[in-house]
Amino acid sequence: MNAPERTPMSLLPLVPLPVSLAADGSAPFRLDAGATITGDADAAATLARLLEVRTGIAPAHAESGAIVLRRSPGGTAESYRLTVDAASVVVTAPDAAGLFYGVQTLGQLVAQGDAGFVIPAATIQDAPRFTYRGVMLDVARHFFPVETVKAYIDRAASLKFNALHLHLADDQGWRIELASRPALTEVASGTSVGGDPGGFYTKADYRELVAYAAARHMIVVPEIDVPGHTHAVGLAYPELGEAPVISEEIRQTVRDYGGELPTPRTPYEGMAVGFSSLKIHDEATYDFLADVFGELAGMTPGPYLHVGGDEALGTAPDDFAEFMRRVTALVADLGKTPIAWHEAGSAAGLDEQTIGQYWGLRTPTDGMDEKARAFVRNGAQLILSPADAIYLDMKPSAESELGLTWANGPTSVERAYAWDAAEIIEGIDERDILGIEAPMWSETLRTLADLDAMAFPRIAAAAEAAWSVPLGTDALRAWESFRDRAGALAPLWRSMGVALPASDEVAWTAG
Ligand code: TNX
Repeated sequence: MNAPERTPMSLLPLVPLPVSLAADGSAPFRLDAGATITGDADAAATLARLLEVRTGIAPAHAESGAIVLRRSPGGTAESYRLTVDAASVVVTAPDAAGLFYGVQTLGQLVAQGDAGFVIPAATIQDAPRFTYRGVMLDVARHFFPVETVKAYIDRAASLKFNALHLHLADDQGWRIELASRPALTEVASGTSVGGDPGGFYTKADYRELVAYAAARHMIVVPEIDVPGHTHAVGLAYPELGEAPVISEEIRQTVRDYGGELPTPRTPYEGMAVGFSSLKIHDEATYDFLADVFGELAGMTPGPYLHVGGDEALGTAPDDFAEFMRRVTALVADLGKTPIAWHEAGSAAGLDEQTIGQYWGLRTPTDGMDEKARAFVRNGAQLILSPADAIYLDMKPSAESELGLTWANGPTSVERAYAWDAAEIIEGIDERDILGIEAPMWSETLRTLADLDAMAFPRIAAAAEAAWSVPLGTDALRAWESFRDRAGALAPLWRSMGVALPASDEVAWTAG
């Protein structure tokens, strides 16, 4: 007797892994040209677009249909339920975000059968582990046009990320137009690392990105990194910047990667960090911050403004503390929640709502865990970005031309996957963690193809860390399963235009 044709549950290509998943191998739903979608109009439009990209079939929205997308009370924020059988596909969710995530899961289930596209019979119940699930894009070291950022939003949203952190300014360039401080983009936006051209987002561009992200249930978290990483500010407003502090480390970076040492009033095109600072004891600095964060707050519907605070290596600890205290208070007074890199945890008197973003290693070094714990002692939470796991700018292999290695790189897909949020910092558990974020620094990255080559499939490992149950608590929440599930998503990702990199670790399904 032949075994019934079925998709084993463990092979359903779902990333991030849903909370519960049952597939009995009964007959699948056949997606044909006559299929129609009924229910929530936004979710229906999202699903029709997704199916058209994946299969060429764009089901119409109709009064009744075999595919049902419906809001219904019950369940936690962003959760959804999905049932598929031969006759129907039903997604229900208590909110619009949940419906959107149910639709993304549906998109991952679509498979090419012998006689056209099918959706395997399944029952799924799902909800996120963490409320903040972020990706970061550094648009300062290299500038990425609006279309590239939109493509990155599409990739992230399909993996159920809900925050896009934009690193909008650094030593190498200022990337956001502000009416209060026009010189920033007029004078300091034209350059990038390595002499590449720069660029900036107009206020209309930024609005467009915020709206594009919102339509995919993502907030934008703008970062203006201060007091360090501000050489570009000094080009536009020389009176606000200290002279560069040139350490031996900076000389070494210049020897390793080329370029010039930073010089005041000259655009900086190298890759060194930690030499620049705003003047801490000059009220003009705080007038500048009030203008910049005030205008950004008005342009940003999301609840967070990121104030940076990392690698202020030339700034004395007391000065750094005073500065971080003032800038976080300023952001809080604007009605926004500040986020700062973990270094700011050393500053006494930080606004107590300030979220810390930990970017140390999976096993903390140099007291970075202690700085991170300080945010929690203040009563706030942490975002975790362990650099030797989910810094997507680390080389994926020793041969990669793209990427850096400082965080114990190269970083394999397995290493990006096999860690758990609650295990990183001693004394920090589930309730202290707001979420997970995977940063993409762009010193070596210039194009969307570069971003894809670095992100895939490690971005999917970060998504699973952010959304799914803790590592090892479900038989499928394990490296071997993830490897197979991610590999089987290749047809969907390719249909979205992702340029998947060759991988020794993950076998990409053809198609
Ligand atoms: C460290 S992570 C930085 C960035 C670099 C990145 C490169 C962090 C808060 N600071 O300035 O771009 O490493 O991986």
